[in-house]
Amino acid sequence: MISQWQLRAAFASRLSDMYGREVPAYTTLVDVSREVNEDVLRAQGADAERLGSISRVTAERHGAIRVGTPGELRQVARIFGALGMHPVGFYDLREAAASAVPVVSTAFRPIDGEELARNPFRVFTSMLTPADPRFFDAGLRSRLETFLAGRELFPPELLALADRAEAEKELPDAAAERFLLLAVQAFELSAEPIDKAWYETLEKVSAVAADIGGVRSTHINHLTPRVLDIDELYRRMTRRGVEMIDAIQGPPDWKGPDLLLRQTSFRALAEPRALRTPDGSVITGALRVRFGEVEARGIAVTREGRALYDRLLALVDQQAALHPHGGPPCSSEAESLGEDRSELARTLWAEHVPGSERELATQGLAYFTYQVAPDRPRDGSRPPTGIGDLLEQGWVRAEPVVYEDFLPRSAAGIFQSNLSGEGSRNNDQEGAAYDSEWLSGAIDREVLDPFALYEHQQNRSIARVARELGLGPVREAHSADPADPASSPLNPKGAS
Ligand code: OOG
Ligand code: NI
Repeated sequence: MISQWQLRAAFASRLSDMYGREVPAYTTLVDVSREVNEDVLRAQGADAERLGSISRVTAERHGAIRVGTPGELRQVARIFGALGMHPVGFYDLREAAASAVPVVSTAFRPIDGEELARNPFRVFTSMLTPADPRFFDAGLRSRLETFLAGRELFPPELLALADRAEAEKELPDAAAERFLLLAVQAFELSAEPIDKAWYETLEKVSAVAADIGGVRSTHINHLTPRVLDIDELYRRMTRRGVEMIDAIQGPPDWKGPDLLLRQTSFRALAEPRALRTPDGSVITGALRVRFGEVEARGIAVTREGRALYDRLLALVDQQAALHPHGGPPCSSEAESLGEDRSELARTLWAEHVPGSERELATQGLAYFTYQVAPDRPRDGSRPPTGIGDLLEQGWVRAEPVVYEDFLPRSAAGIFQSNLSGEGSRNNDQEGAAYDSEWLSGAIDREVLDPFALYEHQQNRSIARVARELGLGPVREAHSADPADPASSPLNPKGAS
């Protein structure tokens, strides 16, 4: 019998082999990531594994796929459900991107700590929004919906095996083999000729729309390894002659703890694709849609931590707009702009973000799990009742919780930096409304709130600590009252 996590690990690894054959530059990225990780491990020892064991990090990938309809997304949810992956988070890329990215997204991933440790494979999954009149007029919308309704991305046999794996939480060997084969196949780049005129019609609106709705199949868009030092990776890839996008998305390179997620990518590669011209002949064209991405993961932040991150992002935007191109003359304007922005971000972060895990914990800005410290006071004194004090006085230890999700602004940046044209967007129109609830209804599964998952994990550990220290019921950690910045979310009574 093959269990769900074994299916997930096998799927991730076979997808990686397949993608490496399709996009050889991905293999280079994986190799360089592994080298960087080995070097960091050598230099930092156990500290390098503070946010995940080296075996987890080495195997860790996220994929990105794009589908056209709620029905297709529902099928994707069944396939990932078989692998123990659940929809977490709602991302509206239409709002986060300046150019035309007409999709809304979620991420499928394991949610349980043990499952994440076994294999954290996650897939950022986007769905096209043909109903949004800012991108598609009534005529194009109806052509697009008809086209999408007429295609089949996943064979019924694959879906039946997926349902069985989800219900039984495992598959017999032969069925598992068949499931994996069909699942990987479903995400291969198809050789079927693309209707050139239709593809180009959509491309005028958005390259993303063409990639999704211009073809009769889906494919993996990128597969992203995790690296422990993304700045070093960026330098090494550049030295190898791989042209990277001009910036690392997300938090800056700074002195404090790694937070959230930092990502960068190399530009989409031109891949030969069969195109059918209006006269019926098939030619070989080149399409640039698939790229390579790499990421470094940091600590998950609370709602307050996230609000701070978003405020700083807005501040960087504001100040960067005030001083466009303030830096020294540079070979490439884009590079220099990227440099200015990160310098600015570094300065603002040093000013506003606490520089230690301890402060992040006591100020309720990031998530941790707590354990009773083996070397806690043994002088007969009573432990304090707030997590902040327990930590300060050496009763408990805090382990950071890794950020397992994505950032809408970074995702939009990754999408955009790889589009050749801006596309078109009519902002006079009212956008079609989608939200997490809508998505849950559409795929018939609850789209989970990432904050609630991290909070639950943290609270469970606090409850355990309370039990072990005989503290009785400790009030569960929860978000601080935003009206009262003095109250710590970990210690609402404010013992300080
Ligand atoms: C998804 C882009 C977003 C990420 O890591 O933020 C993404 C896509 O290009 O389909 O993958
Ligand atoms: Ni990605």
